[in-house]
Amino acid sequence: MEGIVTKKNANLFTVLSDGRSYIVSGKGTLKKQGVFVGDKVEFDKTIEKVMPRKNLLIRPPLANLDRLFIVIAPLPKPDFVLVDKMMVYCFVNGIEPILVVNKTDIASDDFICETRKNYKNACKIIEISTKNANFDELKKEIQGTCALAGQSAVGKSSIMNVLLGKAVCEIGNLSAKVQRGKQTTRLVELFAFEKGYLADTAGFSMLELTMVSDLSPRELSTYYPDFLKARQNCKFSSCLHQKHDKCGIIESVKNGEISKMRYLNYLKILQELQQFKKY
Ligand SMILES: Nc1nc2c(ncn2[C@@H]2O[C@H](COP(=O)(O)OP(=O)(O)O)[C@@H](O)[C@H]2O)c(=O)[nH]1
Ligand SMILES: [Mg+2]
Ligand SMILES: [Zn+2]
Repeated sequence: MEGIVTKKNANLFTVLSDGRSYIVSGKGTLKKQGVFVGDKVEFDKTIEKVMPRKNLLIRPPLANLDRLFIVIAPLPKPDFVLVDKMMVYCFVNGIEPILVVNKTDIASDDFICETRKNYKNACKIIEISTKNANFDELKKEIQGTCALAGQSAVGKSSIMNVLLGKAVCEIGNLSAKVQRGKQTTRLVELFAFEKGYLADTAGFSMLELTMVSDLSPRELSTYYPDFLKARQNCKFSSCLHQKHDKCGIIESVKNGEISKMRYLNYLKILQELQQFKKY
C-alpha cells in the first residue's frame, strides 16, 4: 500500500492511506535515511520504502512541505526579521509562504495596513481571528502538505483547533508562555483536510538561516519576490544592495516601491550571512 506518514512516536509511525490510519513500524534498513512525518511511503506491516523527497526540514522535522503558513499577531509583538528569514527559508526549499495575520479582533488598523503594505509583493496574506472565525480563505489554501509556524503564542494551536472543529492542540496562556518561553506543542502531527494536510509546529521560533541552508550572501536577494523587478536596475550583477552606488533596490526603497522594513531586515539577515561566511 502507499500512504503518507502523519505521525511519528518513537519507532512507530501512523500512515494514512485512502482515508484510513495504520500504525506500523519502520524497517531496519531505513534507519540511515530515516522516516519523517510528511514522507510518502510504501508499507505493509512495516514501512518498506520511502519515496524521494521534495524537501526535508530539520526544525520542525517535516518532509515534503508544500506550503508554510507564517502566523503573526499584534500580540506578541512580531519579530519581522524572523518572519523574513522564514520566508527566505521557504523560497530556498521550494515552499510557498503565506502570511497569516491572526488576532485581527485586537489589531489596530495601523498594524493591519502596515503589514499589508510591507508584504503585498512578497507573499499572499490572510487575515483571521480565532475569536470570530471566518476561515474559508485559509481552508482553501490548505493544499498539499502544509504547516503552521510562527512565534509562541501567536495562536497556531488555536487556529488548528478551529480548523479541525475540536481541541487537538493544547492552547497556551499568552503571558505565562512568553515569560517562560515554553513550547506547548512538541510532536509534529499532520491532520488531513479536504485537499491537503496541516501540521501545527513549535519549531521556527528561532531560525538561524546559516544553520539550515548554505545560502550565500549574494543569493539572498534572489529569494525576495518584492525585490525582483528593482534588482534588474542594479549596475553591478554582484550588487549586494548595501551601497548607494547605482543600486536599483536602494532606489526603489527611496521611492517607496520596496518596503523600507523589508529592506532593513534584508540588511540584517545579509550581515548575519556575511559574518557566518567569514569563519
Ligand atoms: N484576541 C485573540 N486571542 C487569540 C486569538 N487566537 C489565539 N488567541 C490567544 O492567544 C494565546 C496563545 O494561543 P495558542 O494557540 O496557544 O498559540 P501558539 O503558541 O501559537 O500555539 C491564547 O491565550 C489564545 O486564546 C485571536 O484570534 N484573538
Ligand atoms: Mg501551540
Ligand atoms: Zn543593488
